[in-house]
Amino acid sequence: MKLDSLTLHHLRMPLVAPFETSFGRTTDRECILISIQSEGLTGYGECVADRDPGYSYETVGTAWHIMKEFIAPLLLGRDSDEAEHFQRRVEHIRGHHLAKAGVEMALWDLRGKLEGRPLREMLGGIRDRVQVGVSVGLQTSPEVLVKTVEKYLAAGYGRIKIKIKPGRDVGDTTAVREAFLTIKLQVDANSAYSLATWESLKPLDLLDLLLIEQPLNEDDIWDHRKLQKELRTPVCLDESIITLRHARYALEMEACKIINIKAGRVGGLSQAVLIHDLCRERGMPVWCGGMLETGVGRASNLALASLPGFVLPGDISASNRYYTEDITCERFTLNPDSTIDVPSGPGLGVTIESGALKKFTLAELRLDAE
Ligand code: OSB
Ligand code: MG
Repeated sequence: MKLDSLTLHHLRMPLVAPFETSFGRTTDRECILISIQSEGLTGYGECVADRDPGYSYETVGTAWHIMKEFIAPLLLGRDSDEAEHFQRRVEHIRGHHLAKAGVEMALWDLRGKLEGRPLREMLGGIRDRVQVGVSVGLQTSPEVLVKTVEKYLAAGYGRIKIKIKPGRDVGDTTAVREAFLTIKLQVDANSAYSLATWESLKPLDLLDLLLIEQPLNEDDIWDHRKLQKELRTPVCLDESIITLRHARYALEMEACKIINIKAGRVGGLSQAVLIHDLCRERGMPVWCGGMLETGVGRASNLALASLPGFVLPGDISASNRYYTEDITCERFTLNPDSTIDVPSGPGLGVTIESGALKKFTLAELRLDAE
């Protein structure tokens, strides 16, 4: 599989509703769509870096730079069929996992199309539909939050995650728990606390939560261990798990009881599968996180979440929870049992709606093999 060209599309897509976390508020999501061409076929990947370095140090700007200057030259005009080859090829580029993962996804899609195999099969998935939930951003008040959650429950979501931050934690979560006594509920702090401030979270331990996601900083695996010792509620790590090694550290330190896997954060689907395998072997439950993906990244998340170790509902909601208009012809819908079907077509199993792609593209760069 010789790569003829690689094209970057900087996208900006309006969200159906603003999404607010402890690190900021998004009304229009930005990302980079990568397309690669080989043997007359096109593979697509989504780089989930955002406009701002809030969730990760990477941004659309840094990812564009890394892909254009460092990753594309390693691939163009050369054979590159296996994800493992790709990882070895980009090994000397330190960090920049979101950039690497976006390109790796395009390679998986292309290879799946060449071989006529769906991504879920290539990754070792065992399900054709996966359990999903919805991630609800910070709202203007606990009352508005309860109304928003009610709307998602009515739409059929069987698991709710709410975002918290200092001053908007116990009150918000208690309001939701009191309004809906038996729902599956979890919270995500996106690193907003430290060992000095975490005690304000103690009352959450009485609210029967599935998990508390990433209360402390990205590089605080050791402090998460201390926190987990103080809480009955499982701590779940998101931002902290950026490589297979970090997953092992968390396991060995008993820093958490659950891991959220995002292919972007760990540098690609191949790395996500390795982390899944390790967690499965050691009895650590995992679930698939989300980054407000377009239909391209959503298809990838669904395929990943079909692996056997993904035993908790993923942050993979229906397309209409995010976008009125998406860049894929396919739209993902919620089944009555709070599942979404995993695409079964070759590769990611989605097709690009070129009109929508054009409409949401702010900048485009095509790089050709010499
Ligand atoms: O921490 O899980 C997170 C979105 C952007 C950045 C970080 C996170 C999120 C979400 C949204 O929670 C999950 C989704 O895509 O629905
Ligand atoms: Mg998170």
